[in-house]
Amino acid sequence: MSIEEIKARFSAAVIDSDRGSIDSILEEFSEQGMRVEEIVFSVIVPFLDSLTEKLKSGDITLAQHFVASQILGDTVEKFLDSFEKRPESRKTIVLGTAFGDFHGLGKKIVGGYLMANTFRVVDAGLNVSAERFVQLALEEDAHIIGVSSMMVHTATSEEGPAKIRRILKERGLESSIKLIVGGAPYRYDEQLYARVGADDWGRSGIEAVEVVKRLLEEVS
Ligand code: B12
Repeated sequence: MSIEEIKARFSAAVIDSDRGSIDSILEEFSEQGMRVEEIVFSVIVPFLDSLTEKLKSGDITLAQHFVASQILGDTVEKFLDSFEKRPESRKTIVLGTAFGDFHGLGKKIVGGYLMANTFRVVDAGLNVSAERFVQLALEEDAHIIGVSSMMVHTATSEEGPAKIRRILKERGLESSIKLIVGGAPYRYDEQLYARVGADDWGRSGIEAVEVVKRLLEEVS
């Protein structure tokens, strides 16, 4: 069977959330001589990225996007042990929803994308206080704090990202910990991220990965 045919079966299995078949299909790539690194960067990551477009065009549902991001994030996490060289840039991101916000779906999808791109993700959960975000970032040696808000008032609240910024400033942590945000309010007002004190923002899992990569180059 050709690599293209295996890719097609892999895509179908992920869309069907068929975890059982995914592992055996991934083994077929290895049997064809592909290294795990190649499977991750030339099969899994491009496929996951293609799902963002498929969601927009209505070819897949939000539930399928969500489950796929979780399955593929977990798969890459397992594969990392088999990398010939573990990724040097295995940096940590603390990801949670803003204080007062219980909308966790977007955060989970972003976490799946980051994990699939070999980042370590510490899930801080829902309704996370600013103090908790910073404390976790320090405990986990994270260089990025990611805050998800689905509501305007949790994005703009003085207890939300703005407070994380204040704490980072007061404690002299601004050069070592970067703050990113995402969620619906930032899509409607593209300058909002700056007003709440974030270093940057992303509109999707793909953009989250791009923004994280770029900001990690700035941390000291
Ligand atoms: C599902 C949902 C719920 C569920 C949440 C379930 C869960 N476990 O997540 C439940 C039923 C609990 C809920 C409750 C409420 N909800 Co609600 N909810 C929604 C709904 C329908 C979908 C949200 C969603 O999951 N979107 C899908 C995800 C995947 O999108 P996303 O979060 O934007 O994530 C993507 C990007 O934004 C980005 N991203 C997300 N986070 C991050 C983070 C970073 C760092 C980066 C880089 C990128 C990034 O990447 C993601 C993947 O592509 C929206 C309406 C809508 N259609 O959007 C209302 C909505 C968000 N809810 C709303 C409201 C008002 C409420 C309630 C207050 C209702 C009530 N009266 O009780 C409560 C609030 C509870 C609370 N305190 O949080 C309003 C908010 C209005 C506003 N402008 O502020 C909305 C817009 C509905 C509306 N039109 O009124 N809700």
